[in-house]
Amino acid sequence: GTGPGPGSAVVTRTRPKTQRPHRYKVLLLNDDYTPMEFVVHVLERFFGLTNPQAVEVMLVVHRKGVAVVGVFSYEVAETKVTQVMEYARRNEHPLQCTMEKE
Ligand code: TYC
Repeated sequence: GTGPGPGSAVVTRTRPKTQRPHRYKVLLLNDDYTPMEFVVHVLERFFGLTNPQAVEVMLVVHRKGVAVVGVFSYEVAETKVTQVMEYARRNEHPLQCTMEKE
């Protein structure tokens, strides 16, 4: 045969798999009490949406019950959820915001 005989060398180098950061969806949930204008304001203030974008996303949540409002690293997603929940509570609205792994 012509294959590698005894003493032939095979060099193997490790190439660690580069890990992509996990991404997290931030979700906004519908409820019956939070004013539509407040939700629009939240989407503009914390997610940088334009007014037309914010109105569109708010209406999706209103009609469907939930919508993804952004996808972020764990740390940024967690910060957004905390900011929205604190802001809603401070304004005495029951608006709920949560996150899930993509
Ligand atoms: N359903 C609310 C209303 O009719 C509006 C609303 C939209 C509330 C989106 C929460 O995430 C929400 N006033």
